[in-house]
Parts: sequence; C-alpha cells; structure tokens
Amino acid sequence: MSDIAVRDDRNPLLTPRDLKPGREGWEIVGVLNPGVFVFEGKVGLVLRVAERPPQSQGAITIAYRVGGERSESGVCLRSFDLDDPLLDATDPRVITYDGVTYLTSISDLRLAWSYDGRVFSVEPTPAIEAGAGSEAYGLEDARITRIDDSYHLTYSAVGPAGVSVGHATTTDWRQFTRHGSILPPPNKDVTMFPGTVSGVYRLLHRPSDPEFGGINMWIAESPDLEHWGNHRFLAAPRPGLWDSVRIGAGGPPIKTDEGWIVIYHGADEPNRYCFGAMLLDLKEPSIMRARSSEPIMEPQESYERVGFFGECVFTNGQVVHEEEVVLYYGASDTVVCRATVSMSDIFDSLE
Ligand code: MAN
Repeated sequence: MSDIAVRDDRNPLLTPRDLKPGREGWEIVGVLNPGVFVFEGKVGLVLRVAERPPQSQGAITIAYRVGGERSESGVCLRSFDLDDPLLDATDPRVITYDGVTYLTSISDLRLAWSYDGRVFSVEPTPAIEAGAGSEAYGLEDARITRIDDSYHLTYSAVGPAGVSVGHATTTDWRQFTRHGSILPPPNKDVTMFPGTVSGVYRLLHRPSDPEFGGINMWIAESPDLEHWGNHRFLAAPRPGLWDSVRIGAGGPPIKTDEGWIVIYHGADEPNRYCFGAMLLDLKEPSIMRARSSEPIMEPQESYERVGFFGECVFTNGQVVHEEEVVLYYGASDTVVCRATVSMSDIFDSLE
C-alpha cells in the first residue's frame, strides 16, 4: 500500500553521523522529531538529539542528569547486567529495572538551519539542554508555534516523576526564556494554536492515564499562554485502525477556510507509528469535524522501517506554502526526513 506523502529524494536529510556527541566517548543514537519554524528567511529545526554513554559487553549502561545548575549538571551512569532477572530491556527506548523505568538515551534540543529547507547545518551545542530533576532523562519532541513576534516551544521533559510539558519562548533564537512546566505528568505532544481562536489561546495535549480512559488528545484554553484550563476531550484512538492505541498532535494546527487541519501521529498494537490528519471547527476547535481513515504517511522506506525504533514515522513540525505542506519527520527514531503533501490530498483523506 502506498501513502499520499511525497518523500524528498535527499532523505534522510540528517543522520547521527552528521553530528558530534556532546560528551567524549558517547554515541548519538538518534537525531529525530524536529520542531520547525521559519526565521529571517531560513528554515530552522529544533532537533531532538538522543545520546547514550559508552556500552560494555553483556550489560546496558544508562545515564541521567544530576546536580544543581542546568549548565553545570553532571550525569550519573548506571549499568545493569543483561541476564539480571530484574531487568526488562525488550524496548530499545526504555529499560525497567526492579519496577523502575529509565530511558536508554538522554535527549537535548539542538538547532539546525537551512536556506533551501533541505540542506541543514546543525549547531554544535544544545540550544536547550536538559537539567536535573524533572528533566533528568532528557527533553524531547519540541513543537514550535509563532504567536506575534515570539516563538513558543513546547516539549516533553522526562524525569523520574514522569513526562511533563515544558514551555520556552524566544524572539531571536539565541536567548530563550524558560517558563517551567505548563502541564504535569503524564502529558506530552503539546502544540499551540498560532494565536487566539474566538478570543482565547488554545493548545492540544495528550494526557494518558495508564489505568483508565485511553491515550487520548485533549484541548485546553488560556487567557495568557501561561495558565491553561477548560480542558476538554478531543479524540481517542480507533480500535482496528492505524491509530488504535495512542494518538498525539504533530506541528501547530494549520488554519484553512474549512477549519483547522491538525496533523497527528497514531500507533497501533505492534507499535507502528503513522500519521494522519483531523479537521477541527474553525471557531470552536474542541469540535472535531473529520479525520483520516488511512494514514497520510506510514513507514515504507528502509530508513522508516529499520533503525533504533523501526516501523516509525513521527512528525511534529511543518512549513505551509499555501497548497503544499512540507512535513519534517523523524524516521525509525534515528534520522530526520522531509516529505510534501498537498492540502487537497489531506482534505481528500478526511472522512
Ligand atoms: C513516543 C516518543 C517519540 C517517539 C515515539 C516512537 O511517542 O518518545 O519521541 O518518536 O514514541 O518511539
């Protein structure tokens, strides 16, 4: 089966080999899931760069941040024997030891820049680096929304207390103001609407109760982009379809005459990640009008099927040129790719 996305013939645009790890001897396991923006005529990406410490035979070594000030924080390394019965290392992304879950890599957020949207140069150090405590396991999957002259970054902060949502702003991509956590665990996949809708700011989010209710998308409102309330359920996974287990928003909602187009990811029981679209009401975006029955994009190419976490395409940013949507996406949690989809094909996918 083929999907409606046209892949760039330069794919993958960025691979771990294009970057140097932040620490001597460490390995970059993935450069993935970029937030996307346009600034001074250039396309910018906020890359998630996932690194892991040196490994030894028969064991798995993980790292997490400890210490005080963010820039000075060190890391703590822990090694577990692969044959230890208390260890579950079946998912390459996480391990569980004696009931406690750790990530197998730590991610920071780095910037990459391009004049043509296809050839990128990556900054050597993180723009936003994880700290200790609630960020100890890393920062992931930034979404970027421009509102007036400010760019709003919303990202997952992962730590021993769970996955929460961080918020930072910038106007020049050099100085960042960090606003702390805007939604507590368990929550992720937050993307802001580009301005107010019917007089209030809005965002999409993905709380997930592991015991009850499913892994659903919600919508919230704010008078000031800081205080979020009036949370409402928006959409759930659909049993039997490509998005049967979990869903979460991609890049910022795209305004059209017919309503807001939201590109979102969905995963099924075997953990295969695809993405599709939803149409939300123009004036009251808590009302979903339509949704793709088939994915807009699904893992097909070898770089989407094989890697650190295979069978995965994941988008959290796009650039819209009227009829054409340029999607940037992580493939196999390893590389950054680009594809285009026409707006009319997106509308045709909706039911
Ligand atoms: C989660 C997040 C993403 C990742 C997918 C697939 O949703 O950790 O960053 O791309 O899983 O592994």
